[in-house]
Amino acid sequence: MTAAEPFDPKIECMDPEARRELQEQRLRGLVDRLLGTDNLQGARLRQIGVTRGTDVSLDELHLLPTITKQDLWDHYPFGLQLAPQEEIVCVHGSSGTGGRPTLIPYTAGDVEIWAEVMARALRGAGATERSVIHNAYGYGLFTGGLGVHHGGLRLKATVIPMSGGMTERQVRLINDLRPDVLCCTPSYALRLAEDLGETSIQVGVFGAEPWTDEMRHEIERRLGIRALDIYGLSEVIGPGVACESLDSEGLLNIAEDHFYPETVDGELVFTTLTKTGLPLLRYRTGDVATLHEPAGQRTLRRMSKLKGRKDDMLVIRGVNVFPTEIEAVVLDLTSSPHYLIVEDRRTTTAQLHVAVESTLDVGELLAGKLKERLGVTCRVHVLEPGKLPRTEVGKAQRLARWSQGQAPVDGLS
Ligand code: DLL
Repeated sequence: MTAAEPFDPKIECMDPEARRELQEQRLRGLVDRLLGTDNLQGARLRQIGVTRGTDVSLDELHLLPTITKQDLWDHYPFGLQLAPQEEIVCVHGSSGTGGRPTLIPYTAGDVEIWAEVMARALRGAGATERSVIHNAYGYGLFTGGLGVHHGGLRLKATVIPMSGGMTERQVRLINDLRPDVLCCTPSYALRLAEDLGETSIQVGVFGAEPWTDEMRHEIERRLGIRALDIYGLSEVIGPGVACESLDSEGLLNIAEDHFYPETVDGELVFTTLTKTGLPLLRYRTGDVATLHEPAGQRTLRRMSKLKGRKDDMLVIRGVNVFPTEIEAVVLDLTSSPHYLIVEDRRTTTAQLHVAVESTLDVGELLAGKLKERLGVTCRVHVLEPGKLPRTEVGKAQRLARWSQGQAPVDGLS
């Protein structure tokens, strides 16, 4: 498989000028809808003198107010909801940092949009009506499971709604039902790879947590598949905001007819042009990535793989380090995908520990490479294979903070 026809060529291959007109028209509609209420986003627009949609343009979008996760928390649970309650058909969200949930209400129209962008993502990965999609993203409030589910139904493929965990049963069904598409987090794909032999799977659509190209190659090698990246967040819709296709050269096609992207100081900012339950104007995602021009059959703008989240960036003696940069070095040298970064904050000068699994004595070599590539001294701990925790459900924890007491994993000192 090298290229897949778009699911909706009229939209995905649209003339970019015409798309920009459509986006601007949708932006103005959104601004009108926000102004029609007295909630936070409408009030902030009025404060800067915007009185109707035609006051704004895409060229001047950067002048409009942004909105953050803190705003969602401050108006928890549904203070920013725009549609009337009778139009809300479901709620999704994430448990989020510090256990504070972010809840997002969806209208039937929002679920339609979600199914559409997810169908595009799956189609771009080569899935068809004949595909069997093994969906091991968690079903529930988390958007992974039901997002893939809606998209798979829209595509008229066969979805196996496995959800996360119970690895033995997953392996059994993969062997019995012979899916061609696997959807789950990249860390769970690695967990499955430990128990799966040769399989029918041809392509994986992996996301919800940061992973590097080095990790991609390791997954591809272990499972004998193509591994594609899918990005999204509950606030914007869930998975399907952007996704790689077989021919997108490592970049993710953004569903920008629905989710208009910008970057502000490296941070991705999205405007939901068409959502009605809880639309967001210039939502600051906290995610760090770059935007790229279209190329190939799809004319959508693209984004890079995520470098990480702003709040995951480690500052070690003045040097900024993203956990993904450490992952890249670890995999380059050891091809050991199981690792844990520990930020040791027990003393005033923070220190980084990197725990990896290997049967070889690679500690010194790895410390040297990390110092060379990142400019930071790390204490490397080589543990026996199997000693680091595996992720069976939810998102992988690659970074632990150690402020007092026992080390987050045995074998650190
Ligand atoms: O993780 C939606 C999703 C489900 C995406 C399944 C892809 C696949 P939340 O739980 O709200 O939604 O978490 C969103 O996860 O802001 C990123 O920091 C991170 N994230 C999502 N996809 C990726 C990715 C879902 N492909 C947060 N690479 C986002 C890196 C990702 N990080």
